Amino acid sequence: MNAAGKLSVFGLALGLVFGGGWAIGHIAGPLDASAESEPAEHAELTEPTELTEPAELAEAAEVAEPAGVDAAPPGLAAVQNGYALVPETGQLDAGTAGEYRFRITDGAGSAVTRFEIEHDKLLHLIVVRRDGAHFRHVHPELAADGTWSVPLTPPAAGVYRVFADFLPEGGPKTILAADLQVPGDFRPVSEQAGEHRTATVADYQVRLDGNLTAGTSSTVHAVVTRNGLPVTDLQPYLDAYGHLVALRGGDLAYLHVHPEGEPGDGHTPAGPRVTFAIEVPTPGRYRLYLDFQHGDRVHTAEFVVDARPGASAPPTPAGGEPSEPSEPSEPSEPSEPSEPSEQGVPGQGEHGHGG
Ligand SMILES: [Cu+2]
Repeated sequence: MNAAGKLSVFGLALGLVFGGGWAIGHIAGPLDASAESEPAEHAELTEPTELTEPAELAEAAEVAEPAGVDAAPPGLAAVQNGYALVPETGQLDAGTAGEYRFRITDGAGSAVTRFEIEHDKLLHLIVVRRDGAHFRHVHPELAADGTWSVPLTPPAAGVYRVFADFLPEGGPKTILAADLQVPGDFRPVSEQAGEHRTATVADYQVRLDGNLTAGTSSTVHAVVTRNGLPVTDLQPYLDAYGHLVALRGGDLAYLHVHPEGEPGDGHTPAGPRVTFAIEVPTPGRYRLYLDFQHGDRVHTAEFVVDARPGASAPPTPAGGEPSEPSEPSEPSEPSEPSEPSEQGVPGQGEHGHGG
């Protein structure tokens, strides 16, 4: 394996070593060390699961050390891991049904056509205005020539960020992002004064408990109630009771987390509480978006959480293990409800009205 290909593997291994990998949502991705690598080199990459050989991990951590914790997190670049996000659509009109089209290309500029299914889909596309408003999570269709397309109706003017979240066949987990322009009268949502822990969407109130500590796996719980009653029959949405996307304030670095436990595993309850282990790279503000399904509809609850510096001792409610579900130390009072957003019926394009 040549140097470029090897660095990619090291990047992958780094994720496994320092963050437990994608499963717990480590946001620090590999350096873009293999941007010029040839497609053939992707084929050389071993499966991530094969990287758990202790010797390989040790070697990888050692060699890749200079990249370390300062490696750019995912979601900031259109080119990473040797793959590029190439939008065919650069602009859409607000309030008008349109279509977003793009390709994922490899180091040789050829469209990638083979992807692994993750959470029931070949690719997950997150579209959110850069001020954090109007979050959408949609699933484009892949044409034989490698062109992806999805119906999209931007609800309002502004610059949107589009994140493509995918696992190319023979390549590493990759998140690429590009901007989408929506011309018109842009009215950004005002900056939140503080944290925003309670969201109201349709009949649901969702509370987010637990604290985020930078550089540490932190446990947060989403608690879903409907008209004041706990919801205990959440439906699996894309193989999970919830999907949590975190975007870092200021630059929209991207983190996608799945809950602890799976539907049907015999011990994970279908609500009201969904538990996530999440590791944010730096202190400061994050916007969190929780997708959950109930009553055959997918809803998105939005939160604003300030992550604490990692240097101070992580707050462990009641002295418990940080990773263990426990009662929150700071139950937040319902404050201003966030603007509701609905993503409509799953599998039907998922265009809710405004977020
Ligand atoms: Cu998805």
